[in-house]
Amino acid sequence: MTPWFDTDKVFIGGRWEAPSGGETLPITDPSTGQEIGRIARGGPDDIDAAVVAARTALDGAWGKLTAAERGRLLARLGQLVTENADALAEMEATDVGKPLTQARADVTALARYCEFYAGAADKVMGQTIPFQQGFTVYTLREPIGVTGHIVPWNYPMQIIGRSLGASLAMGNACVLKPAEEACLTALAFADLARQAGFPDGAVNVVPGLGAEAGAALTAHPGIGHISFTGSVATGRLVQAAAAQNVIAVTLELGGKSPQLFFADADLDAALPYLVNAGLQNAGQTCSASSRILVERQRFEEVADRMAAAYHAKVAAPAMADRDLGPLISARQKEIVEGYLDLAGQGQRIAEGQITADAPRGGHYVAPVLLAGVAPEDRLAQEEIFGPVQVLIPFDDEDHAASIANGTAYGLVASVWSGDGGRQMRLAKRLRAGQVFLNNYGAAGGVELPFGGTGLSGHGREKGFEALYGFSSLKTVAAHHG
Ligand code: TXE
Repeated sequence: MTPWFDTDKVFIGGRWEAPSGGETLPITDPSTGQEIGRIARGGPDDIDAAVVAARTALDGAWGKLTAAERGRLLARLGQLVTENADALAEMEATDVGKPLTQARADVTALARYCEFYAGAADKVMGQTIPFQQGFTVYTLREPIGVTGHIVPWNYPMQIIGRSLGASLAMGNACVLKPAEEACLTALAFADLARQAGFPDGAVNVVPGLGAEAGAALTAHPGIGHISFTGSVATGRLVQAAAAQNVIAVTLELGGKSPQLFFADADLDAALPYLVNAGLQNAGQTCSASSRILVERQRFEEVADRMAAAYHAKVAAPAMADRDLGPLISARQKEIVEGYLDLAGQGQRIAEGQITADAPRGGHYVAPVLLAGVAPEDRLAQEEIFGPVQVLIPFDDEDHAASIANGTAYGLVASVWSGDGGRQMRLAKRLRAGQVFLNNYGAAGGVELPFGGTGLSGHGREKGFEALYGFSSLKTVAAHHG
């Protein structure tokens, strides 16, 4: 895997440059624990230069484009993503440690985001508002200006697609700070945007540490909006920094998302979702389903079927393309193992395997299915962010809803049931930004607004809703007598 661009540069104003401090950080392959290259350690000066470049683009070539022209550039970018699919997938698999097939799906999603927002760019419209005699009133949706994007390491391509895709379609200029653990596809995205013909400064990418480049971006007075995906702890810092400049933030902070399986549901249809929604990307997914709530009369049956599925799951190097890859880092492995230490022996009802030839330095954790965990237990309350699911029985609909809503998070939930009335009741009652009925995740649907309540954050990404979030609404009231 050799990227076609220099990995140790920042991308500012359409040019690749060494970071101002001249320092670099390692790129580590989670499958082996080995260093495989270097990225730039961008800092406050680089962030400042990127914000200036973005502002210059808004005041210049980028700001002068029509919405249709922005759409065409995004469409071209989507095509380039597809043409480079093999290289991007291999890069993401190696950098994040995710199985190659999952990395390929992420490439497809990135291309699809570009395509969706390409088509949406010239369809963002204002309104005319009936008002008093002698007035004509209408609204304009305008770009905010320079938008900052802080992206985590678990799904770089998908999160870049949903975040920058929407912001660029809306006519903003972007400064992206990818996660220090996985920067490669962010840099590739920058270079593909350059190849697609985006004017200099419309897209800027500054890799670096969260506390340095990330903090500088969130505190920069030239930024008009911050879009952040990551931990609750960092989300709080981002929101506090944004408050100093009184700018809007979109926060997507993960969750403890439940699937509710009722006795009248089809277990054959549900089983792959019950299991895979928890294990995809080794559980390092904001919308991972880490709690499986099962109506008591079918609890043993569901537990047995899920246990059998777990026994067959294998964690292996990303390029071996098995069920799971390693976790992103030694630190993440430590966090997950710390949670597993909380579980008693009888609570670990099934485990998968780690392939025998997995490199010793890789950050592998075999998937673990837990039962006998009380809903208020930490294992059932906190985001573990690893291949761990908790099975919890419930007695009836009220009980299921109260357990489902009984965490501080509220990102995603699903209901498996043949009873249409119950589906509708729970769709209203569940505390989540997305509710799925007899499915989970709707295959990631880029068209579907996504975001959370409670500790899962606020603001919506994806779909048209994201465009509105990246816009500023102006009301024009003309008095003409
Ligand atoms: O997150 P951080 P980490 C959760 C998950 C995981 C935990 C820790 O539970 O175990 O967070 O992961 C940047 N100012 N999620 O430590 O620190 C950082 O450089 C500005 C859920 O990786 O939040 C990176 O780009 N930015 C989540 C990004 O924030 C800062 C995905 C995320 O890192 C910063 C990832 C600062 N002071 C983790 N400090 C999801 N919702 O999917 C760090 N960053």
